[in-house]
Order: sequence, then structure tokens, then C-alpha cells
Amino acid sequence: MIQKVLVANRGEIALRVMRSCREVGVRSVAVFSDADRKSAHVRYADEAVHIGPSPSNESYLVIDKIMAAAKQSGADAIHPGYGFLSENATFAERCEKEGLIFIGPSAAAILEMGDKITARKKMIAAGVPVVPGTSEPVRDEQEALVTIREIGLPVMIKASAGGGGKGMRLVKEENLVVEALRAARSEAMTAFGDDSVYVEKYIESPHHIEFQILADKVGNTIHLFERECSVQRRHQKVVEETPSPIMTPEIREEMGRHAVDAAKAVNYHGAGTIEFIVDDNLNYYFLEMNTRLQVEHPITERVVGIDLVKEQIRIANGQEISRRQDELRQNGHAIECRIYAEDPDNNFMPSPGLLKHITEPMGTGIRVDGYVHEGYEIPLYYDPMISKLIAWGKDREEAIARMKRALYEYKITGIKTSIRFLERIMEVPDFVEGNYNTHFVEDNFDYLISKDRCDGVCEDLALIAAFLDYQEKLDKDRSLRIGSESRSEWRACGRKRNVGNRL
Ligand code: MV4
Repeated sequence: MIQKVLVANRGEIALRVMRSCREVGVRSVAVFSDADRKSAHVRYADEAVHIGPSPSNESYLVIDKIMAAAKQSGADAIHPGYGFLSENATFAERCEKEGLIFIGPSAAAILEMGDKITARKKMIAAGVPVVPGTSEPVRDEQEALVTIREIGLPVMIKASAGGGGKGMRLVKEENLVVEALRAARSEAMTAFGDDSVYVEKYIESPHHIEFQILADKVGNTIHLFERECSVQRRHQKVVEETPSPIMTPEIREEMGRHAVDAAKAVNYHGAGTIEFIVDDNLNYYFLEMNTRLQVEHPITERVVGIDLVKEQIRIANGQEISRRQDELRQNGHAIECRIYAEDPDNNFMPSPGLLKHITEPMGTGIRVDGYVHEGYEIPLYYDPMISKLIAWGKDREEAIARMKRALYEYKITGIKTSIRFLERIMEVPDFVEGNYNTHFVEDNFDYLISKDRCDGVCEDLALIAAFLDYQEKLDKDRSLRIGSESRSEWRACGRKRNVGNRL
């Protein structure tokens, strides 16, 4: 049985994984780069190992360093979180070979789902609907045109090694095929070192709906219903919710069965997500599988009542999933908003820097998965997401009202965040009515970023800013008058405790 887990990640997800470890009595080991020396995941873990300089390709992405840290700390398992090495088959294989349990699927399953052409073939064989298109790589314009004349324009040319929007080209006219092929291939070669591409019918204005699945190593595969992730901007998700406002019980059951079949087709074990695109007539098609725990997993946890990380640990131990399909129900409604350190008024530029003040929402139906605190400097090396705000309600209306209340309570100064942008989303009629698809953000962009309204929040922020400014002035005055040696006793104690820390 797993006694000690090395968490090969940082930020909110590292903390979130460690929290479940603590609840099940498993020790956790953090790894950290220079920039993360004082990060929350390092303080929370039972042990911590330094793995190098701040850039992730010199730390969190270096397999040898993670393996060495695992051995040095005596961990018997590695949880990769999301991003970084989480979908790296080489890493999963190294773990398998070196006797460490990889808390995730087999290297083989990662490889099969990572190659989109292979995945399409597997899905077709398993009877899972895929978007009409090629099932082999297309070699040239001629081959692409054969398919295009079968399925009709417009089409998408996609990189087999791609996913998440990279190496994709939309083609609306036959005479643009050559250039799109060339562009998709060259982008794929640069990004993935593999220029295989395939052709798919273009689905206009789709919904992005994904199914959470869990599979253990003793033959059980279940789904935990869907998440609707259509509120996204440039392939970056912004808001997710479950249940999907467009789903019917019949389609849900059907898609759930297909999601389970998709996972079984690659002998999957662990937590995973089957992504579908869904058109307005509720025709749905397998798009890709994410072979990891996802950012938005908490909304499923809230509505289904399962701790997905605990299930991952059970599965890694060779135990059964704790629940059966027929025991699972969707209870109420959950919405997640991703809070980014970005400036919506300035093309969503990352806004790293010193976080001066933070008041996080609390109370009934609210969960905040974060890692930042006052005085924390958000590093520029990593993803700018600083937290996830999850609101639950007995129904969608209550969940939205609670999310609006929580966003109102959420105050951050020192850096720019997406909080006000998210508040606007909660008021757009199409969102409130559940009437949106993947074009929602671009369709409502002017409303979402217009600067001519204050929404009552500017005022609060101005007050906080003024208060902080005033406090800072007082602090400066005091230190000028008294000098640093006469600081009060409790502050000195606090400093000593910090110095005496593990690090
Ligand atoms: C598509 C599509 C329409 N038709 N494929 C974007 C990311 C990658 N995972 C696949 N993507 C898409 N594939 C066909 N045949 C539209 C998208 C797409 C999209 C998909 C999911 C969520 C957001 C999206 C935003 C733009 C385009």
C-alpha cells in the first residue's frame, strides 16, 4: 500500500492532491523550483525536495530530477497533477520500470490516446461516434480532397500529435487545402516533432462536453457524468459547470456508456476525461481523451459526492473504486470559475507580481482551491491561474446566484485578475439562460470587457487600495521614527519561527 506520494507539481493542484493524501494517512513530498521555495505546496507537504531553477524545463519538466527526488525521499508513488509531466508516456514508463507507482494510467494508454489518429481508430472499433473524417494520416492534397469530397466543406486539418487546439487549421475552400496542410504540418513538426495530420468535418458552433471516468485495475469502469466547458477563450477554459444545461437524461446515459467504452478500449485505469463536441441537435462526437485529473474536476466531486484524488490512490493501490455506477446521482448544480492573474482590459496579459491583499469568499456552498496568500509574489514562470472558485446550489439558478455572491466577496489587490470579467459572464443573458456554445466569449466580448460601467466593484477596490496605501504610509512612518531594532516581541518570534523552518 502506498505510504508516501511525491507530488510532481506546484500551485493549487499540488496542494489539492496533498490534502487528500493527508486525509487518507499518506505522507506527501513536495518538489520545488527556485521560484517556489516559499510556495504553499512546499509548506504543506511533509517533506520537500528542491529540483532546480525556476523555468519548468529545468525543474518540473525534468524526468531525471523528479525520479531522483522520489528515490531520495523514499516515496513509493508519484502523482503528476495536470500539465507538466502528467500526460508524458516516457515519464509513466520510467515510473513503471523503476518500481514507482504512477498515479495515472499506463504508459501504453497515454500513448494510444495521445496519438489522435490511433485514438480515432480505437474509438471507431469500440463503436464510439467520432467526427466524420479520415481514419489514416493524409499524405497529400489529393488524399485530403478525396475525403473532403466525401464529407463536404468546411473541414478541419488536425495534427495527430496535437490536442488542445495546437496544429489545427480550418479549411473552407478546396483551393486553400494545400496551404492549410502545409501550415498544420509545420506547426505540428515544431510543436510535437511529428507532422502526421488528418481531416475531420468541421462542426460549427459546437459545445464542449466531457465525461469524467474512473477505472480500476480489477475490472470496474464507471463514469461520473458530464461537465460543460464551452465558456473558453482561445482554448483556455474560463467557466465550467455540471450538469450541462443542454443535456437530456437519455443522451447523458448514451454518452456515459460511450465514455466508458472509450476508456475500456485502451484498457484504461485511473481518472480520465472523454471529450466530446456536441452540435445544437445534440449529435455528439468523440474528440480526445485527457489521461489525467483535470483542472475542473472539483465540480464533479461536488455534484457526485466523490473525492477523485482518493479514488486515484485506491486505484493505484489495486483496490476497487469505492462506488458503483448505479449508486451515482447528480446532486444539484456546480459551477467553477478560474481566477487568473491576467488583465482582461489588456488582452488578458499575464499580471504576475506581488499580491498585496486578498479576501477569499467563504460560506455555504463555496469551495476555493488556491495557493496564494498576502505578500506572495506570483512567479512569471508558470501558468497564471491563481485559484478556482467552485459554487454549488440545489439548482443552476442557485449556483449562479451563489457564484455571483462569492465573486463579489473575492477581493485581490496588487495584481490584475479575471474576477470582474467572471462577474460579467454571470450576468450575460445567454449564460444565465444556459444558451451558449464555444463561441460565447467572442460573441459577448464587447459586453464582457467594456470599461464604461463600474458594477459597484470599482468602488470597493478603490476603498481597499486607499486603505492599503494608508496602512503602508503608517508602517513607513513608524519604522522611520522607531528604527527596526525595536519591533515588537511577537513579530520577532514570528520571524524566528520562519527561520527555523525546514527550508
Ligand atoms: C473541432 C471543432 C470543430 N470541428 N473539430 C479545439 C481544441 C481541440 N481539442 C479540438 N477543437 C475543436 N475541434 C471539428 N471537427 C472545434 C474545435 C474548437 C473547440 C473545441 C472544444 C472547445 C473549444 C473549442 C474552441 C474552438 C474550436
